[in-house]
Amino acid sequence: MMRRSFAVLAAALAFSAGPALAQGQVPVGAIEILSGPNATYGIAIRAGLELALDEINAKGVLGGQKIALTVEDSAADKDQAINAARKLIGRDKVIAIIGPTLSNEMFALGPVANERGIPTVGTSTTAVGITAIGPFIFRTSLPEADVIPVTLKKAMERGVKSIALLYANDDAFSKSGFDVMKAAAEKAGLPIVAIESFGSKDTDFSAQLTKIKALKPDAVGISALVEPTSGVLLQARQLGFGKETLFIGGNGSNSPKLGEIAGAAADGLIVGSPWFIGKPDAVNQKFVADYRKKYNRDPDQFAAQSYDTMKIVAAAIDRAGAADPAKVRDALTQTKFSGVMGPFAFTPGRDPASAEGVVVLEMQGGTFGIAQ
Ligand code: 1QQ
Repeated sequence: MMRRSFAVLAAALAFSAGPALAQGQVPVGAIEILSGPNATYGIAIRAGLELALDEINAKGVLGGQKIALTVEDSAADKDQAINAARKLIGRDKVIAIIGPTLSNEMFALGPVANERGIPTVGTSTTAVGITAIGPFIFRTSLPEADVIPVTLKKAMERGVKSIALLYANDDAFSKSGFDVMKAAAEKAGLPIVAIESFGSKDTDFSAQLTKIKALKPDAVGISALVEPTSGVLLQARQLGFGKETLFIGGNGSNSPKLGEIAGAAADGLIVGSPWFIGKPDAVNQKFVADYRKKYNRDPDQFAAQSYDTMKIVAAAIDRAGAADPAKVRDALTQTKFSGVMGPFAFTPGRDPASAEGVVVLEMQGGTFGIAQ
């Protein structure tokens, strides 16, 4: 009996005070891929978040409170991602979640976070339909639907007159990116000579590539995460695809990991991107320098997006005036921010308002430069 009343008392105290206020900290969660083949994305995202947090916590939010960021590993697994959301919401009482890394994961955990009324901001989720999950779901990443048409335009300016499409059929982003490539090619009047698919864990793409090679398309569009995209490129070179074929990637290939895995096989691939390391503005130059100093490596697009997002969330907490999830959600909708990605606001549907900053990058010798 005593034990029980103690538990009730403890619960009542925890409920009334709240761990955030008790410790003078504001709990925020992030769910990212920190292990397994896609960890390259999540590790970059975490690095961007933590760099921004250094700056934010130097001053604090809500009159000097520090943001306590808990980053959970989803390992790219939907169930693990849902469990991470439950843990962050139930155990850590987070007032906002950043992430998850993949659209595949967002479609799984987004409904849980939305139902619990926790604002959740994807920094790298680019599939169609992410923010339609519900009013608490936001994203700062440009949807593929905004980026792919720009990439295809560049390809056509270079004289591409036909394309084959190749995609992973077991991942929400990869499938959505393919749908977008297909629609964009049709809209641009670019003939699609073949459509082939594979599983994200496949290592043999020779049947699909052999078929495509026989049709001699000017370009091959690949919608997949970085590991399978690298595998496709390596095998394509073995099968004799050369410079006459332009490889076009989606958001999954906009990672330095592509060059690390595929090496010279990735040379010439083009991909649209909302950010470029060489952006000359002072905010970006400072970000790149600070990132190099803290981590001893270059930031990528994923780090840039998460760096801005951490600041967007912190500013929303300040504007909300309280560590309150519903108020933070409302404050997020009013975002007017300028960061390394450029000016940023949300549409009424909680997507990025502007796609003006898209640049087309080309992989050469392991790094991305501006595509000519
Ligand atoms: C998505 C993506 C991935 C490439 C993020 C790593 O764009 O899952 O939406």
